[in-house]
Amino acid sequence: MILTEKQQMMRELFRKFAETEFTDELLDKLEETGEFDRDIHDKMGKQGFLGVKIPEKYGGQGGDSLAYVLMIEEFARRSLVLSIYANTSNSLGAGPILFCGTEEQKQKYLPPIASGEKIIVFGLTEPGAGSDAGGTLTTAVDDGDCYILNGRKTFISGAPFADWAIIYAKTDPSQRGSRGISMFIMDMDLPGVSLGRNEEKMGIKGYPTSDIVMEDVRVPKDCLLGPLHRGFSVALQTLDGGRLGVAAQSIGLAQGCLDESIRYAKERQQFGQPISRFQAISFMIADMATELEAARQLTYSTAIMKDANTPDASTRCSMAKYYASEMANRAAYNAVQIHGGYGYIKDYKVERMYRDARILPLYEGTSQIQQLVISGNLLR
Ligand code: COS
Repeated sequence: MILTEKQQMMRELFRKFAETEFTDELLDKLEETGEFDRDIHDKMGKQGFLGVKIPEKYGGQGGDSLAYVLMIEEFARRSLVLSIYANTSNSLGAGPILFCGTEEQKQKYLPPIASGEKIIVFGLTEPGAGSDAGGTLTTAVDDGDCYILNGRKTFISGAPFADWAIIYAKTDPSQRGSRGISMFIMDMDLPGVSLGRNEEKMGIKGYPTSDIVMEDVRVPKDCLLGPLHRGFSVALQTLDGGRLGVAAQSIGLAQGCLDESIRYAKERQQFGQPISRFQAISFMIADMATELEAARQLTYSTAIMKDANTPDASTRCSMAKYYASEMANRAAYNAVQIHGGYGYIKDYKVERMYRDARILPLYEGTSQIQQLVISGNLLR
């Protein structure tokens, strides 16, 4: 696929921002402290990146899914964790509000999300409802002017510093499985909301993750998002877009691995010549580049099909996520292998990329869940 001139310019803009702003010092600081960096987040907001996919009338840039993919790819090429900063607002955060929010809700929530003034997170997963996301145990009970929420959401990226969370809760226990679930926009400052501990993660350090605990939280009725008892299909619809975003992160990270591998292979001398001259190394690089390009084309075309709402768009989002995230892990493995012992040392970027890559086939649905979605749609 050949990008238009406008798309190439956008790519250039995203790349330049990442290369200029995602400095080695910042990346090291994120690794060392594990803390959220509000400054870089706010800079992304000022540039309009946090609302790339949010319509202009709600303060965003009104970009399409391909523009969003190009941004996430370029950010992840330099830093996976910083691509997450720009991802949540555009994807899992704003998605459900865009899909089924009332006009009032869109006007209230979307502009501050797009500007970065407010941060919203996605609360679906629970300790006992991971892959089986429809098995949610959190409850929301109608109490006149509000719903009373009780439960625990787990592994919620961004929870420690979020202003709002989209919470999925069972509103009709008589309905079985994933039915009878509703969505709420919960203010994180409400009485009864608390956080679990900050999780110590293998990678993507610098974007804290914790549980959200809800004990008799009174959420006003106007915070119900979308139709009562019918929230789960909106979660899956939102995750389609999220999975496309993870595919974009995967190709960005893999490109970073390839860049580092080519540079190192040309520099590193063994047996009296650069290791790039050995087929054992050069063939690994050929494989990385070929698989990466296949994943990139799948991801770009999926972005276009998603916007065109083709019947197979959802299947393709799962395919892109599945293939690209597994490919990124092979790329990270090969990058460390090409670096040899140095690849195992923190001074080299591929050490971090290798750890970061491991999240890609896990979050927003494991590879096995993607296989389930793809095969389920084909064999229905
Ligand atoms: N878009 C819109 N609606 C969808 C949809 C999609 N892509 N996929 C399914 N639906 C609808 C179905 O039509 C069904 O609607 P009805 O209740 O009206 O029949 C409803 O959503 C439930 O679908 P389904 O029966 O397929 O749900 P299951 O409970 O069987 O779950 C899996 C299916 C396992 C695929 C789903 O739970 C899943 O994706 N799990 C992984 C969750 C995940 O990614 N977690 C990551 C954490 S969030 S960062």
